[in-house]
Amino acid sequence: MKTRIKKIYERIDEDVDGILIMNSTKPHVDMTFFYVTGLFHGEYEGSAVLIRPDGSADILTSVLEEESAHKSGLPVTAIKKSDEREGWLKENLKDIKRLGVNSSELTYSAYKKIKEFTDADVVDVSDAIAEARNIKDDEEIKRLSDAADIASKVADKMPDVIQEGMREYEVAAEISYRMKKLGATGDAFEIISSSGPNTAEPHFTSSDRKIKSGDFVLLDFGALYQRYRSDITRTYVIGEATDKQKGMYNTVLKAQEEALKTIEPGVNGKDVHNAAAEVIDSSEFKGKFTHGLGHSIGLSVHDGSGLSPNVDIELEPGMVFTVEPGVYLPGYGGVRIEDDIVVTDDAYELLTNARKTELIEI
Ligand SMILES: [Mn+2]
Repeated sequence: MKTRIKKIYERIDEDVDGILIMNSTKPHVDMTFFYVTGLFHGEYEGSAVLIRPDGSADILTSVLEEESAHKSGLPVTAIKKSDEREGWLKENLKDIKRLGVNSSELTYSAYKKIKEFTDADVVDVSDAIAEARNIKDDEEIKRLSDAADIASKVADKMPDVIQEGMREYEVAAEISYRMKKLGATGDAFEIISSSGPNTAEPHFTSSDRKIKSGDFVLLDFGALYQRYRSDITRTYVIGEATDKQKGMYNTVLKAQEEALKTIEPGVNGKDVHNAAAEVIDSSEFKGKFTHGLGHSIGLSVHDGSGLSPNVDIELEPGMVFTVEPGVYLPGYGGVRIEDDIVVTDDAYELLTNARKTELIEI
């Protein structure tokens, strides 16, 4: 993982002679720990990794994770008691003059611990970490693509599984079960399984509502696979679709197609968003696309960047984003279509590939 460590240092302007990634208890475990160690088994609560400009690294962990940590091929110190942790910090930080930390993930209590054991200037290198993590290497793209395959297979299966009368949470459970049967270690995030008017709330999650004829059913989920995540959304209709429902679906589909056409290195993420927004805003659903078009995805489901009017980012090969336009009519329902893409040298490649070319009637 030397290359990844160097990739972070290349993006730091000032002199930093060590970066300490320090985990607290879940959910305050910094995914950067897994980025620089390449590990994917284990929890690593309370663990730390010190990375240096030459690409070397040292892991501090508990005996619970000692075996797993050795798979990284890096030097590992496994401790039984917390005072041994303090000894490790003292010893490893003693020659460091400027120490980098990841302010977007480091808890304040971990920060105080660091300050206690070093006289080094502590500097925030979170931007460099986010930028490095934003450009995925081949191994990461492989894992993202496998995570996307699992989600796509389940998405294609769901129209056969959903039935009138099922509750939203039952559908969510089916999705989760099916992804795990295909090798996922978990859900990439809390599944959104909404129906009827609930589909108008973009981040609804799920309820005990029973699915009825005439409903939209919106499923937004992803697989967690070897620490990497996918994120897909498909919207179906129960029974025969009305013209209005078809109109919403086709507008969103068109918005996604137009956005995808703009993706290539050098393009600003805002313009990708705008391409989708223009389609929706020139339709009868003007103003009903209420969120950003997409977010970067990787070890975290929101991996630090996005395709949005608020984010200024120039696309580069290896960046992975969701592309997820939607139209939401409060009290009525919503449609969203989401796929994951990787930016390539000349355009993009789709990672998810579930059916979507017309509104599926269940
Ligand atoms: Mn998403």
